[in-house]
Amino acid sequence: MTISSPDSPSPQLSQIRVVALAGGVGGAKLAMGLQQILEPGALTVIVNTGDDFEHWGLHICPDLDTVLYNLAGMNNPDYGWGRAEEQFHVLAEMERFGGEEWFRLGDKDLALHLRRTEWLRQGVPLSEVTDRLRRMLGIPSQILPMANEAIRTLVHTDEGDLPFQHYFVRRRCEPTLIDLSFIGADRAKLSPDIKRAVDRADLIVFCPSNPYVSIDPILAVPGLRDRLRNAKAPKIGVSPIVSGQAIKGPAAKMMQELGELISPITVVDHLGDLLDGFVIDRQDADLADAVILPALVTDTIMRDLQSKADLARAVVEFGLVTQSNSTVSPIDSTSVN
Ligand code: FO1
Repeated sequence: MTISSPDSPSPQLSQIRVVALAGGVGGAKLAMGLQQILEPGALTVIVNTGDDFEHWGLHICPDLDTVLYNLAGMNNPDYGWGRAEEQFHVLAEMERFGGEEWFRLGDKDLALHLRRTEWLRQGVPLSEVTDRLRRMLGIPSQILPMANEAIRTLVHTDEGDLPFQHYFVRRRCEPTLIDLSFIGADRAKLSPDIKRAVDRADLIVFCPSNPYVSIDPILAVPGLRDRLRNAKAPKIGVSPIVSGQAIKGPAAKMMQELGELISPITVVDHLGDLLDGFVIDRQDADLADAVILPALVTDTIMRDLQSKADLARAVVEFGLVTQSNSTVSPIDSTSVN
């Protein structure tokens, strides 16, 4: 898929390799922007699998699928997850037969879950399953689940412990968040593909995904946090909080319940020494000085393909400037603090 842009890609842009860490919809949107502006194959997306669960006897990987469908241009434009032009005949029949109906699996989407589950039952690792799916969908970017081993996000709430999708979809994030655990993370292994991608990257991007339930599970994979910290590439975060609200999802509600300020600064503090620069929205321009790192102020709301590509280009160019300025001279731009 291409976008209409008056500019041809700069030589720098066409040569660099980018690793993006992503959770659900916000992460998938920026990943799509990055895929549009980079050379085919130059993007690797490391995706949260803490949201995965068993439903109707099938292995569901919501964030992997959100990234797959977005990078294939097949995502539902209204929800961001699931397939475009979807129908729900199977869901309606499941309801008739007393099956669980709170998690809306569409008919087209179902085929992917059936195939994935079939392969996993044959012993194919999740990374290989994901790679088969992305090739069948014609996606040029590499998509890596954060681990092949099961890691499951458990939400500790004032109403007890809830598996992630039961908290997020079934209970619509209503219970008050107390804490989160990533069950099984201690037994997971950092995959050779992730190590290679991080070590070879020219830029690492923390997508505008929920820091607590999208990025933290990825960072819980043993060895990944250190690998990222020690990577030669500059590491740039993009705020999922704009004007005191989460762009999508419960990040703002979670911040409040954890006793934090609902602010991009909270995200910067949370990611700490993993970041070399941070991108905030124009609506939060007054916060740029409070970001203790180099900060880019730009439009971060991604409504269409063009705005995804525009943000991706701004993030990549900012990352390259951040790196060269860390060794050469202070950043000099009206939009970069
Ligand atoms: N999110 C919802 O809020 N309601 C749903 O019924 C729902 C179904 C669904 C089906 C497949 C899929 O891949 C994702 C789906 N999601 C749904 C999104 C998902 O629960 C969350 O967005 C992520 O886990 C958080 O990133």
